[in-house]
Amino acid sequence: MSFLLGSCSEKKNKNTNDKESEAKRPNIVFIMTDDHAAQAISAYGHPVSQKAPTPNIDRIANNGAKFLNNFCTNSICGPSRAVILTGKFSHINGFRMNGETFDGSQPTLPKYLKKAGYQTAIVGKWHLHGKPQGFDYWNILKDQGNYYNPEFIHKNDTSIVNGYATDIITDMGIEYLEKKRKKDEPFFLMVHHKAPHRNWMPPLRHINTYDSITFTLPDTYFSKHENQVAAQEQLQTIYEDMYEGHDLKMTISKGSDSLRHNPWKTDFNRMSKEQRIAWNDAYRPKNDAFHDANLTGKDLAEWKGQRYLRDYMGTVAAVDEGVGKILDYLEEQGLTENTIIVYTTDQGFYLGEKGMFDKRFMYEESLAMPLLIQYPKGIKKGTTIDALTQNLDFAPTFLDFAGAEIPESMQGKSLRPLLSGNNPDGNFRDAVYYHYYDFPAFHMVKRHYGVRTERYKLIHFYDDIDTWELYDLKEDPKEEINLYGSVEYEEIQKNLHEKLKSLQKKYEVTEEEFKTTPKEKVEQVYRNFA
Ligand code: SGN
Ligand code: CA
Repeated sequence: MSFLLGSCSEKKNKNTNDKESEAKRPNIVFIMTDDHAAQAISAYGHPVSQKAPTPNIDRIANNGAKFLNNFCTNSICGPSRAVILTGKFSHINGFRMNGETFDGSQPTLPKYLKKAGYQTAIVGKWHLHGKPQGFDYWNILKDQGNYYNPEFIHKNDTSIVNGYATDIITDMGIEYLEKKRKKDEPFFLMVHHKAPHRNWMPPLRHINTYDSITFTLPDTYFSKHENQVAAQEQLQTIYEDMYEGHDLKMTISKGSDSLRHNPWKTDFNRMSKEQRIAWNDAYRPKNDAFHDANLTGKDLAEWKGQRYLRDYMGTVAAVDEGVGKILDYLEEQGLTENTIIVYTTDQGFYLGEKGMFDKRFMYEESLAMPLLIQYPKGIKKGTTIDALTQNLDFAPTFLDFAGAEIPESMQGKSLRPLLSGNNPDGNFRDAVYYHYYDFPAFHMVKRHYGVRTERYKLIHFYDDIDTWELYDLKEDPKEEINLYGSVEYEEIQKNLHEKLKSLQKKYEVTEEEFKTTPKEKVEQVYRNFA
């Protein structure tokens, strides 16, 4: 399949404010992390982040806008990135699950921006396989990337860069701004971190930062997932599915530095001797204390939750410092006024809600994507936006601010009217559509699709099961009571089914999208993970 950049006949709407576009076009710095839960950003106010604040990321929220209901269309890395680049759902851009290869020949945001006179660059995680197209400059992590001494791909070279991934990527972003761009043209820079992705290895300077903190574990931590078959059959429960060595850095016995189950040795083996010594020296006392405590049952499960959160927040601390460095650099250079700065992540994540880590589900924690945007010229400080928005909207938004045409083929909407306080009818979108495909695969979250309105959510899990779930988010924000089939919600259920059908029609979802996997294959994959 090959695509051409949208022709003039494809134009959807002229940018919202022609006059402004005649003025100096804004630069765009798009900072995206991997798996950063809103619960772990203090601007969003959740209990976890209050004990491990993110003051620099919060600067963006304070200087501009915080989105309260921003959602992904498919909660998994590569697919979310493909949606951001194309402004199209997975079934249209063709990248439905990790492991597929993104068709880079299709029209994308950087290609449109280039056409509009922007310089385009990306540093850090790419994870779409194949090489980035549409970027004047790129330097990307190989595959998922590693925290320590990661490999980067630049042009035809793959080489190890010594150091800590988050710091390296931040510095590459600043180096681009400082040395690699022409100073007289607007730029679009994507800074994509690996952190805080699994296996949550903090930098040495943050290896003990949260040791004395006891985080509040969610009250759904020991959920039994009543009437939620897909949640019962997933394999991403912290205290059942995390690898004790690789993920939780637990050792085999007191005094030993040998890790328990650690199937991917490369994350630790790639550390230098000095790094490994410092790492072991820091973890040994904590692991020894664990061995002394002799924990079992619920106590052990809670200990694992604390270890997970401390490491996760340690990786976030480095991201926050990196964001601060980029914000400071832009300020020092006098670029803040005319630069749109975005902070987001590729999807939401579980920090122990329902007992889980990872993402994938259409439940709130993994569906929600944090989104903060500052742009002094166009966004009032301290704006909060509760409209239903999606990663689908990012590409149209940037094109709109850049004064470029938004192609008709893009399925999202520009967020600019919301950001400029100019959304006259107040009804930006009444429902969002979601579709997750990556089954049978890691963590065994079933295929599902659904619709979320401001108050309700309807989900259909399919493939080796066929179950529906319905939630009233106002009455049950933690999604514990599956109301599907309840008489009281009959009318609401009917309306949601209709809404779902109409969205599938609007977004051109065909029968092709509901394929199922042969039963034997599903059983085989379950056996592999057992
Ligand atoms: C890896 C992780 C999984 C994770 C996927 C997808 N395991 O396989 O836990 O769900 O990536 O993540 S790891 O131990 O190898 O890190 S994604 O962000 O790339 O979609
Ligand atoms: Ca991710």
